[in-house]
Amino acid sequence: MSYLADHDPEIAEIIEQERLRQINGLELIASENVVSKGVLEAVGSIMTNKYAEGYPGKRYYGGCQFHDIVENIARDRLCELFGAEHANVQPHSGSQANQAVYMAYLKHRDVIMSQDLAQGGHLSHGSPVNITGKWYTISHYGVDSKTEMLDYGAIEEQARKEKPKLIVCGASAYPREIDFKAFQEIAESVGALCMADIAHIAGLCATGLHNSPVGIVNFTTTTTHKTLRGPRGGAIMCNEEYAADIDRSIFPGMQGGPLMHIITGKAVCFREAMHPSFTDYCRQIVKNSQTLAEVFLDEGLDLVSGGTDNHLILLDLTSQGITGLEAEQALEKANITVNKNTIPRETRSPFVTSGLRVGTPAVTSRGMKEDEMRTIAGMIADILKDIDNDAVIRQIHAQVEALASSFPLYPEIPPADLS
Ligand code: DSN
Repeated sequence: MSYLADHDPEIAEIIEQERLRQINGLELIASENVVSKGVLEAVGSIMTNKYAEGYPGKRYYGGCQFHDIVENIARDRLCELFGAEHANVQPHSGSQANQAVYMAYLKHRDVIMSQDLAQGGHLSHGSPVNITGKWYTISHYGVDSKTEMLDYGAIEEQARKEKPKLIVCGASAYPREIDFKAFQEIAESVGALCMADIAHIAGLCATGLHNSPVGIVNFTTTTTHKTLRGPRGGAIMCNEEYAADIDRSIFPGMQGGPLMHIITGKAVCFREAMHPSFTDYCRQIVKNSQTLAEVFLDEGLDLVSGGTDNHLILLDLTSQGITGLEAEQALEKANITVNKNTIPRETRSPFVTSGLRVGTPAVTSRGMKEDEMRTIAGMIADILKDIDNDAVIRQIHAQVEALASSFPLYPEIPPADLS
């Protein structure tokens, strides 16, 4: 940041403060990660200078020869990573990837069945406050009230009744494995298409730590910045039969110029994710999450669904008598970053909530393992059980800084094998 320090010190100082926040804190937001230096170099590069509306070989601007190459590499690498027939790497975000699928195959008011946001779904799956909820007719499914897990029998029954055009599966706050094959079978049985949004678990799906929907469901959408550990953006994968519709729906349907520096960063990320060390990383994400869950349970805290199969844990704070908002704020004072989250049978507003979502992708990227997770879970439990005790928070703040600052901010990536 030496150039910026000379030319715009005000902004350089903010970036420095944020760097210190990241280095000295524990980032436990389940949808966040820390990218490699390679991804950072790519997204901070001069690849940002170009308009490249269109697709490789068919652009609306001259001078795209190198952008064509990089976009083709990104598409090929994503296909190889997931075994997909076709990939579109242009979506600016996961929400836009989802909207592009809807726009390609649905008409105004067609019925979408999807997981309720309040029970782990996502805003772009038809929440009433989102464009998707305003434009389509939404029938939400939730989780079983006892197990707090998806009940495929109940979802099938609902699908028979509602006759959706599209069934959306995938979630942003669901700690259990999702059976994508079951969703596709339900969709086919009622003549619907099926879309899996794997934004949260993409890294786990790519490495076999979670079953993959690619090649199973009709469309797979994702973000590239969560467990996949790339730049902030989206992507869509599908079989060849859908490729032309999906590509048209992204451009010119929804977007103009693609963010070519981000696509360059996606290409770097997809190569990193093909390395065996990325599988080790994803395995550690799950081990870390399950270690946090074990300690939380030992501490007497309640977990939605009783545990986790993936990168996140959802704490139900009802029996602690505190809200998600209070928990988030108290932990933030100790440099532990998490987010309040609704839980099944939520009684509070989304700004307050009764739950807390805790995820391990970022701390695992920094190299933390089970020992650190036991320490972190203990610190979180101590704060949640004594939320107004500033002395405890101050003491834990010092422990957090000492722990976090002893780990690097950037993940270790093996250099390219040039042999
Ligand atoms: N907002 C993201 C999350 O935190 O899950 C999903 O888009």
